[in-house]
Formats: sequence, structure tokens, C-alpha cells
Amino acid sequence: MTDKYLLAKEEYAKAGVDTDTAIARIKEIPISIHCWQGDDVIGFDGSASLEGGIQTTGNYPGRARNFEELKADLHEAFSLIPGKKRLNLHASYAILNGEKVDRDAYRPDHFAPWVEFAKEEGLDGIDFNPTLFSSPKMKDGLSLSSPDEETREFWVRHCQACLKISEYFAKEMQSHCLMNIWIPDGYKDVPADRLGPRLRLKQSLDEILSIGYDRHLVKVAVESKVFGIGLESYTVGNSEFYMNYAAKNNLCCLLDNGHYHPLEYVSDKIPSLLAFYDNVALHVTRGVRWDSDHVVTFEDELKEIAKEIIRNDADKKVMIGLDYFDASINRIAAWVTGARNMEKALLYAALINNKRLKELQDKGDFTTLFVETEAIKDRPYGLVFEEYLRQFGLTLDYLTPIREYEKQVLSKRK
Ligand code: RNT
Ligand code: ZN
Repeated sequence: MTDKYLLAKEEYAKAGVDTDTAIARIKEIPISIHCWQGDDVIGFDGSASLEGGIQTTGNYPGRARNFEELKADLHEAFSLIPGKKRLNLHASYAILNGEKVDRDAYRPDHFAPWVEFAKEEGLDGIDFNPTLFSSPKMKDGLSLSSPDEETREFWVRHCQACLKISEYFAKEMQSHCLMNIWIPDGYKDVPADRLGPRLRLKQSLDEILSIGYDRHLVKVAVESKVFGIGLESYTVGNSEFYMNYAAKNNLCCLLDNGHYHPLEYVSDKIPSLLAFYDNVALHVTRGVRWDSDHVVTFEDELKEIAKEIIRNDADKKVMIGLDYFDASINRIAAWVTGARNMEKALLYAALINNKRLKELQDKGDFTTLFVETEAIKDRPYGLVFEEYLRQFGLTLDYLTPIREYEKQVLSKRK
């Protein structure tokens, strides 16, 4: 313990908050780190360009081009991120070793090297995502909602294969696997039929789930979206569609905070879902004017999201994953900055005397509530975060080791 920390501890004690308890609490909350920040969402199996209405911009040198490089970069990032970590993989990161196999025939053994890596890194678990974009098997930009039966069935089989792979991850890691389904399906212009595609998506999801899976091992989530680039007028899997599908089929909703109207807040949606669901999954990102997937910064909405998790004791109910991809800055710095900010926000929320603030609200003492809420912003949470880092052998400076890695490794990738 440093003197700085002891000073902070005293300050927080005055507000009725025990900083040691807050630190211990945050240590137990895993963050699922997305593999796709390392290579601009390209993967190892599909087309070299990113499709499906999402975009990475920038051409910062050093992109990971294969499993070995991505693994090394993730290792570097993990070494600088404190706390419990999980690995979030996409199916397009299968390790095929030259085998000619389509996405509908992927097997657990194509991911065995990832399991080995996750165990070596001491990760808490692996989460998984079927990849229904950047593929010649998409037809007119559609997958599970395609009117072309062959296309639709291909993607149903892909998701079924992913369920098996998810079960494999859960068994190997002895921790559940969150399998999240997101599809880009939609239309650039006003459609002539809005219901048909949704009924086909519903049928596809029914068919995927019909193969059965162990619900203790695999938690299936569905991720809605409002629009994508080139798909501005209509999205098949919108919020109402998936929320109802999840409720009726006992699945989990995944909220990506880039996937709503800019004046809609995911922080406000979390408690609504907690009133009905055992779990809520998140893709934490930062949309700037659109779903731009900028690196997560320590901004107000991130703090509000963290507060909803912490003050509702939803540490185990809300499954936190990151989802951003910035190719304009050092990709490892992007990973580490976003992940540290997520943890810092959780710690910030755990350093609030939430019980007292709730009481003030219920008593109707909005003046005291307002003044005390403002006072929180001046407390030395940074010093507590520094102590949290120290307990993992880390410091605030993560750029120096990243620059060194850049010099030794990334700059040599030509
Ligand atoms: C796209 C969704 C989706 C993807 C990842 C790569 O808008 O957010 O989650 O970002 O699956
Ligand atoms: Zn997402």
C-alpha cells in the first residue's frame, strides 16, 4: 500500500466507502476481450475485406495477419490489463491449417489451439460468435433472413456448428460460453416487405436452437442493431425483434451501445432487462455519431453502464464484453486502453455509496442527492485505480512497454 492510496482510502472512508472492498469486488468481474481489435475484424478464413455494414478505418502498421501474430499481440495486451479476463472469439478465427472447409462444417478441433492459448494465459473462459459477414456465402447481404433457402440453411448450419464449438469451449475452460448471434441482414432502401425477412430470421433461429445444447454450458445471446453502413433503411434483427425472441425462447439479449439511436442509452436499458432476465450481455463500445466502434474511453455513459451493474448487484448477471476496432492507432494500446477504462468505470461505480444515494432518492431529498452526486466526481478514484493496478504488478504507464513491443515486433511486420 502506498501513501497515496492510504490518503484516498481515508477520503472515501469519510463518504462511507471502503476502498479495499471495492477493489476486491472489481477483481472478480471478468471482461471478455474481443480478439478482433488485433486484426481489424479480418479473421483467418473469409474475404480480406470487412463486409456487413461495419467498418474499420485507418492503416496503422503492425496488424496481426495470422494466428501466431494475433496470439502474441493478445498476450502483450493481456499482460497489461489487470483483472479477470475472458477471450471473445469469432468463428472466422478458426485455425484451418490449409484444410478446405466451409463455415458450416467448422469443428471444435479448429479452435483447439485457442483453448490451449486461453489456458496458458489463465483466462476465465472463452466466448464465441458465429461469423455471418465477410463471406461469399452471404447473398445480397443476407444470411439467416435470406429468401434463398440454400443460403439461409448454410447459415443455420454454421450457427449449429458454433453451438457445438461453444459447448466445447465451456467444457474445456470449465466456465460457460456466451455465444452471441449478430447478423448484418438489412436493406439500403425502404423495403417492400418488413415482416417476411423477420419471419425467416425467426425460423432460422428456431432451427439453430432445435439441435439442442446444454444451457448451463452455453448461453445464447442475440444482438440487435438499428442500422449499418449501406443498410440504412431497415435492419432485420432490430431491438424489438430480438428482445421478444429472447424472452420467448429463454435466451439472453446482448446490448451493444453503438446500436441505438444516439439519444438512447444502454445504461437505462440494463435495469429494464434485469427486471426480466437472469443475464444481460454487453458489447461495450464508443460510437461517434454512428456505430463507429471507437476505443472505449472513460466517459459518462461508460460510468452510467458500470453504475447499473454495480448498484444493482448484477456483477454476475451482466456479462461484459468489449467491441471496438480502431485501425488508426497502435492496436494493443487500443485494447489495453478500452479494457482498463471498463475496469476503471466499474471501480468508480464501486466507490460510490450507492445505498445512501438510493435512500436519498426514495426519501425524495433530491437536493442532497444532487449535491452528493456531484461530490463523487472530485474524489480520488484515480489513486484507488493505481492501487488496483499495483496489486496486479502494473502501473499507469502501459505505453512504454507497448512502444517497446512495437519496436521489437510490430514494426517488423511488413
Ligand atoms: C456489429 C456488431 C458485432 C460486431 C462483431 C465483430 O455492428 O457490433 O458485434 O462488431 O461481431
Ligand atoms: Zn457488437
